[in-house]
Amino acid sequence: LRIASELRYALENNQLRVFFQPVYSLTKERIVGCEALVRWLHPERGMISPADFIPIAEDSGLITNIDSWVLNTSCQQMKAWLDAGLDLKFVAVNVSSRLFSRIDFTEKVVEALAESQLDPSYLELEITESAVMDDVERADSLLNKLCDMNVRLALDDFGTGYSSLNRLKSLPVHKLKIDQSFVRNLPSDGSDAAIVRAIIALGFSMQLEIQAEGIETLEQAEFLRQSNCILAQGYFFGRPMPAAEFEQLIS
Ligand code: G
Ligand code: G
Ligand code: MN
Ligand code: NA
Repeated sequence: LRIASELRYALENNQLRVFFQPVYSLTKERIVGCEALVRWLHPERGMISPADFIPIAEDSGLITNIDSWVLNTSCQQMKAWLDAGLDLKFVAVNVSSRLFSRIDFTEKVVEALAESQLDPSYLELEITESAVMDDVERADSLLNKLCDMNVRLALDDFGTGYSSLNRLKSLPVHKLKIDQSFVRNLPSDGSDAAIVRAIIALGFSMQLEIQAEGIETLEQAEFLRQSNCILAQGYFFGRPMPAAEFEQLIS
């Protein structure tokens, strides 16, 4: 409870930061986008990972405020980068199940886009499998609405949740993000190699973009390139970093 109120204070007093992790195109051989990842710059305890405070934020309901703040900040940053002439295709923002299930979720997206003046096609929303399994009809109508607005949609941590291929068939998303657990032991683990190749093939035949996560080595990057995976994200290409650092990296 104490941490929850500290977190509320942090949000209201400018202690949260948005870091950006590069997304690399293996075919274009350059950075084409980024994922926004929140950090808590605690005055005494230093940088706190979202892995440690997102669960607390979810329990207390504060997660929707944090996600909205990250969404607004990311849209504004992306707009500034595009205005400065940076050649980026998208900024991806994580959407918690809590935010996704809110009745005013699309309004928050519309607001963030209107306030930032960012063209919606540069915003990618990362949705989890659990969020789209809860109330299938509502999820589909919501995602279709966002699609119609030209917002991009990605299914995060693909392969780890409860969604089925049957669900995927009708799901209005543009991208699947292969979870890092399948990438970690590439290329030596035969099962992981088979799963990753199968997801890439599935993406190709369903006309979905595929982005692999958690690439840490050249060997993993090479395996993915040879398997015709187009997009890659991981420490090998760059860690999540402050906006100024990301800007330096690409210009
Ligand atoms: O950035 P990182 O390395 O430590 O993130 C840990 C977890 O926190 C990941 O599951 C990531 O998806 C989640 N996360 C990071 N930033 C956000 C955010 O802005 N909103 C939500 N809902 N989750 C986030
Ligand atoms: O749940 P989500 O996929 O949004 O979370 C992404 C998380 O993965 C963040 O915590 C981010 O910092 C972390 N991450 C990004 N690249 C790598 C990587 O190459 N290796 C590891 N171990 N974690 C990574
Ligand atoms: Mn994510
Ligand atoms: Na992920």
